[in-house]
Amino acid sequence: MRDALEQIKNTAIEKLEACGDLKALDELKVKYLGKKGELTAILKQMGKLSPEERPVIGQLANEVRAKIEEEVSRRIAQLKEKQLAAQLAAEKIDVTMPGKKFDIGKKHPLTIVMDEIKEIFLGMGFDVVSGPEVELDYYNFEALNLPKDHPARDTQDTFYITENTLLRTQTSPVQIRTMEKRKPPIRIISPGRVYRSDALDATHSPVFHQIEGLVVDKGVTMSDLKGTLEMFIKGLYGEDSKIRFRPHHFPFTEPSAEIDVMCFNCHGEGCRLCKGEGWIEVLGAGMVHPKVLLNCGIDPEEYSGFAFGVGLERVVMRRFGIDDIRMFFENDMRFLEQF
Ligand code: 2NL
Repeated sequence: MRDALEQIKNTAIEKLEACGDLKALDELKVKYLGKKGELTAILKQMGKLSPEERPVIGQLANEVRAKIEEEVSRRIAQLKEKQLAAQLAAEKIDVTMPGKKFDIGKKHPLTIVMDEIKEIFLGMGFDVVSGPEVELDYYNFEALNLPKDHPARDTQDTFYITENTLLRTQTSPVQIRTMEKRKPPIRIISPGRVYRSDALDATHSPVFHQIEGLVVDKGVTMSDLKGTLEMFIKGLYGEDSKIRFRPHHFPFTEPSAEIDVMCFNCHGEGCRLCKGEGWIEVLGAGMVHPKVLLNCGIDPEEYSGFAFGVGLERVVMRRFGIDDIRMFFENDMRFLEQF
């Protein structure tokens, strides 16, 4: 038995030394030390021994068990260490490597200028309001004093969805809705997408952006309109900008005007940018028609107001020297990256 125990010890140590991975090591541990293991099998034969031999062999068996256990723990620790070292080597990070380059999005040129315009009006105490792009005929036309036979209502210009619903052709319906809901004083701008059934070419798009403004209060006059638009244009084109009003007609304002800004390229001399005019048309505006106020439940005897509208695309095209409106909507990265 003594020999058998010695042999178990020696082969166990040999095998543990040769064993290369943790799972196999665990199997060896069971093979030698487990309940059905080789050492237990030997110990079961202890009964056959003489009483003198029993404690000696018993002690030897315990020593063998202790030795194998010690060897198993040592190898487990060793293998774990080796495994960790291998993992660390594999996961080593080279902090001197150049970082990954991320493509960061940029503001669309329309958004750049739209944000600027919003900021100018926020600074003058205006609220920014928005509303639906699919509108009722009533809010887009009727409430704005556009008679049924007005050419702007022609199906050529308007995308009708049903007889009573359409894609808004201007953002005025947002302002009508605001006047219905709020009592004066009202000071708002309504920026947003608008739709016209135009053929697409370098200067026309069936979808474009407009910013409309509306002020309603007691004693609002044309000079308030002039002062507000002058602040706006100076904010947008610089302190030395000059504007002029030309008489015009809109069904929803009376009196109405178109507003030109002195060409910032030639300062009124006339050049290619202003087509020799010296002035560039930027805005339509006027005093809100009394009928429009009445339609919204506002008494035109007590209150007056002014309104204006700007097309965003034209402003942005001149700002950045863009000669084709389609560029805005094609999402060509080579174009978008330039802003
Ligand atoms: C343009 C310029 C304009 C308005 C929009 C407006 C809105 C309400 C009442 C009265 Cl709720 N007017 N908006 C006024 C004048 C001009 O837009 O060229 N439009 C065709």
